[in-house]
Amino acid sequence: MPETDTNTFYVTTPIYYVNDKPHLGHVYTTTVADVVARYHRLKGDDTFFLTGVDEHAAKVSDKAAEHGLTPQAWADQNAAAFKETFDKLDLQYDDFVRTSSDHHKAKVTEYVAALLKSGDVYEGEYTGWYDAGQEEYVPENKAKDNDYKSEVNGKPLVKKAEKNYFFKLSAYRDELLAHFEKHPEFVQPDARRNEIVNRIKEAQDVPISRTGSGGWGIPVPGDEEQTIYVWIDALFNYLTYVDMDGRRHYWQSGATHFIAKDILWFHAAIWPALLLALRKCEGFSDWHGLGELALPKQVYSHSYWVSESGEKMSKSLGNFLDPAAIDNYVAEFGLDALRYFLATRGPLGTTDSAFSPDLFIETYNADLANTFGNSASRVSNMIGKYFGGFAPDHTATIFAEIDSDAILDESVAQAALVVASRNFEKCVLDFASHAGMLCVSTVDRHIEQTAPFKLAKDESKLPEVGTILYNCAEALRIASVLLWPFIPHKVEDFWRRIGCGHYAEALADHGHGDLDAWVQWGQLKPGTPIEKGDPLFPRYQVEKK
Ligand code: ME8
Repeated sequence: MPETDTNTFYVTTPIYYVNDKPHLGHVYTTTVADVVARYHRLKGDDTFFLTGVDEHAAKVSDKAAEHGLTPQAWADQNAAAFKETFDKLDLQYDDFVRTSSDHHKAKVTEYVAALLKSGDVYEGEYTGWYDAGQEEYVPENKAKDNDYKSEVNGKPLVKKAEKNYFFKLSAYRDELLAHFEKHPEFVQPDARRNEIVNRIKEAQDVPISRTGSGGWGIPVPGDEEQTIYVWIDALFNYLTYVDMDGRRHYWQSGATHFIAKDILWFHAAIWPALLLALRKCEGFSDWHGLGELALPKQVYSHSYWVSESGEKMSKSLGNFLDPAAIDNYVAEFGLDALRYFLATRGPLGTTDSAFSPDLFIETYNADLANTFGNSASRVSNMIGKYFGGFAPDHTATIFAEIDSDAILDESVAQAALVVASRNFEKCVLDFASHAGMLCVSTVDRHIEQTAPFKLAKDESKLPEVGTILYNCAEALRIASVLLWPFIPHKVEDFWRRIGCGHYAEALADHGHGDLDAWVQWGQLKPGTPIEKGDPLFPRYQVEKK
């Protein structure tokens, strides 16, 4: 159990279908979750970050058959590809879900058995539409609105008539609506809440099992002919992987689920309703002595990466950046550049983002090469030139007239911390990055207005130059701490150059930082060696056609 004065933070990504290899969409959500998880570790929170794969889909067994493999062998291959991609990108998840794992299967069986016993799951028959690409049952009115085609990939819906077990979603309408009323932040961004609330008002019971899955899936307890519907199996992952000793407090502290908008209904309506139903079952009203089974704290539903022509990027449309293309970006610009671009220019809000190579280069050059990288080189070069590479003293008065937006002191650090924290907490990552970047641009303005390179020509002014450069280095140190969740590897290089390698050590291997202490002004000790080193982010030259 965590110490009582430690905050707990639990963050998840969707678990991804293993019918194919990973692509940029999967990397995107996992990167966003990684940035947010790193912020919480930096802050000292007891953090748990879960990602993984969703295996029991019909499209997985269909794809396996096409390749002459068993579903498990195909799932194993692709699960390994997901892991490899995430590991290569240094996405530091704490565990990786496999829905075919014994633990997950046993727990899902336990939950469904409890729901069957409570009467919230009953036997019935489903006749209606199914979107095979999304593995989703589609209500008649929604099917009709989309001309009986998939809303996501445009393929025709399939007519289904099968025996199923149903979950009494309709019985939870009022409780769900009350939860939305009481927790307006439950679904983010705000603009997505209404569509869900309106749909909940008319929610019907939903099938939670399938027939004819060829044995690929978790059997319904007591009815071996049926397997648990892949979506129900999948949603439970968020609970099964923390339903073990030492992890249950993460669930009780409230999960933050990052997902894309196409799967919001499952996460914002079906998932909390299943939990409300489970809560009423024996053993869940006081769950392992931790009290009533909690509901997630937040479901954050982002928009899509689209191609430059505006189409959703997806596996089925075959227009996605695949692992090889992702490797190329990393080889050319570095891991941190990709993370930074995805997290700050991605579709986290309500509008889709086009993945444009030009915008990628523009962002890289503007924010990373010309702002953070350039400022770090400038300051360390001057410290090298005028102070032999040691952080100068900072007791002399600065006589230059400085505009209020170019002053470097404690107030800059405090303001940056407030802006960064507020936006990290709300998962508004572009604004969170601005806090660190604004600190860096203040350094640039400070240099322009105080002109230390001119003052240094007069030896008697060296103490003043020392104060100027000390303040610049200190502001850069603080900016780097705030930027660490986005560009951890380059920031760690920078820390080693300015005598702060211990920050990197504290944060290594899912370790914790001390954000509040590290952004206090004045911690850089005069006399600390300041290394120049290679440019952190070399400017990318665009070849002229
Ligand atoms: O839906 N832009 O798995 P999935 C941004 N197994 N993000 C995208 C994207 C795009 N164009 N395309 C995909 C499933 N994603 C289920 C989830 S969870 C209990 C079960 C990301 O392989 C985004 O996070 O289709 C989206 O929600 C997820 O990949 C869908 O992955």
